[in-house]
Amino acid sequence: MNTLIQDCINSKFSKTPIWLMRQAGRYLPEFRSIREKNQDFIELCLNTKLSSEITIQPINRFGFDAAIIFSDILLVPYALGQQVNFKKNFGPDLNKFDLNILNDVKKEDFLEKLNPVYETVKETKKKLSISNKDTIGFVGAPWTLLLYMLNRKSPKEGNFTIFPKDKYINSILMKLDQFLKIHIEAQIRSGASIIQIFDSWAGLLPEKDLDYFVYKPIKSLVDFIRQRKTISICFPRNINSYKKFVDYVNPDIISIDYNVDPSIIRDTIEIPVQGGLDPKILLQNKEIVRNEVTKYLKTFDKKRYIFNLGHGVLPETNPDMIRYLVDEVRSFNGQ
Ligand code: 1CP
Repeated sequence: MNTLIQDCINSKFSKTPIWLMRQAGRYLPEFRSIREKNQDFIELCLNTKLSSEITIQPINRFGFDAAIIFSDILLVPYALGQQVNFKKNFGPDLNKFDLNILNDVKKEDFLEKLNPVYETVKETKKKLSISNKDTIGFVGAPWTLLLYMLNRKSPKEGNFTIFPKDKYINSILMKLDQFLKIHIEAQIRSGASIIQIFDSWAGLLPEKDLDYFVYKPIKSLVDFIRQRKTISICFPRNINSYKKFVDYVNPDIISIDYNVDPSIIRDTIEIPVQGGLDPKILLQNKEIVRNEVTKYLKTFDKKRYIFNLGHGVLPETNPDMIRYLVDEVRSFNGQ
């Protein structure tokens, strides 16, 4: 039997599928209670028992149509030999990047370090097996990873520089392409039915650099995923033209942010669309939530649409509002 997302892609409309970016995370008290006892975030991601439990928490509570694996995009730099720490009220803090270390990484060692993630995919798949839901694996896109690896912290305060397209940068991008494919393949083999590619910082680049840093590297991953008969979702957050991205990269599903007008997306893009709702809306009252949810559902009515947000669920979100959101999306379809 197909999942709702597969049906949606094949234009078999029954219900609008719904899942949320960062659905497994800090807004859930059941996550926070595990997190308090596990101070090392990377270690928590590599604890299969706890990670698979966290992955399933939002499914048990809200009945989402897909589970995204509890892990992080920065586990790849970690497995490539760069130390990563998550500091309270600061975010990720990475050690100095060293190309010589990266060049020495062996496939077997990389796979061994990340093996608990693949076990989490298997465990999640097992837990979902009777419920016919998708298991979503993911990677950070090469540009977003390159930025964290060289900037060594979040670029969100604007403190970063765009790199030259020289031999040095090119060799890092080539290595990322190679190891991201290894990571994608292992997640698919372990049971991931969808791979989402997060290019969270694509919007920081000027138009002229998108081809080199965003379109080409992501297309290489999307083609690889397609060859393995697996669904790809791309989230090139805040880029100016989703149309240009889709025309070049051609993923199965495009995930949009909240700054873009959804009716323009609907009128210019043919492939299935995911997301859009501003996560800050979920901090408002129910009437505002209902109006915004209805706006997205009506805009994409009779189109292939997967309900999601325009970025991750905020930690301060009340879980009752997520319950309300899910009920609203379900009832729009008449169930
Ligand atoms: O308790 C904590 O402090 C940890 C918070 C946390 C969580 C719950 C981080 C740290 N990562 C995650 C899980 C996570 N991250 C998931 C799986 C759970 C789910 O989605 O339900 C996923 C898919 C990610 C992906 C991720 N990590 C992205 C891409 C999506 C996005 O938000 O744009 C990025 C950029 C990261 C890096 C990251 N991980 C964590 C932090 C604080 C950051 C930095 C964000 C920044 O630079 O502002």
